[in-house]
Amino acid sequence: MQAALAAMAVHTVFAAAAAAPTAHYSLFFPAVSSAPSASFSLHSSFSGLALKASTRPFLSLSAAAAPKPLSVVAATKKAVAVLKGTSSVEGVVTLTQEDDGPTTVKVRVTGLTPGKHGFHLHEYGDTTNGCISTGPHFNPKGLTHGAPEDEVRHAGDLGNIVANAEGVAEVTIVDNQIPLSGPNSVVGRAFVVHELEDDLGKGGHELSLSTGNAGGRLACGVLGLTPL
Ligand SMILES: [Cu+2]
Ligand SMILES: [Zn+2]
Repeated sequence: MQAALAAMAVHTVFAAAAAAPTAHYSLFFPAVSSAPSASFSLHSSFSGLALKASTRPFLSLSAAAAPKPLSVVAATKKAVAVLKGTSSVEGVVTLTQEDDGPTTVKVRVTGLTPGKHGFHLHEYGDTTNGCISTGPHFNPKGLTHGAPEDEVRHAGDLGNIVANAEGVAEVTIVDNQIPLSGPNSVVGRAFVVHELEDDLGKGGHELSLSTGNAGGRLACGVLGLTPL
């Protein structure tokens, strides 16, 4: 078990080295697999050599003894926001993302009037003055408001959620512009559910290209990390 863990650590080192532009040692694999040492010691010695690979590439010959798949451990991230406001509207939004893949957003909001309600990620995780202090739609690319499927949209534009006759909206959204890590991470920003339908930028109103003319902010919540 300890050997396996050590081997995993070595793989991490190798993966990091392989990602560096100077790493071309995969071209030099000779047949050293008949080496008598246990695989653990081979891995161990490789780990030390890998650190010098850029200056002494031939040393990476022992890379041939390493198991070939250099898999990177999948990293799943999960975040949650609890939506509240001054009305009876409330809800929970849960986001999950694997590696750099799309983010899955599970939404459940209650207390709505039946029909469509604009649903966005706003720029700030600040609710000191209620939902108004969450600022505008999250828009790292500086584009105009649009539909989730549009090329030109705010990253935070998630369209509308639809409440049923009981005022409950339950939706799953999959989106590529709201990652949970990296420079455009949405962790720490806020979800807002609106009074009115988002016209997705196509309503011809003066607010269509900034907010979708979705009206007041019924409830909002700051997105934070949560255990998987
Ligand atoms: Cu909004
Ligand atoms: Zn927008």
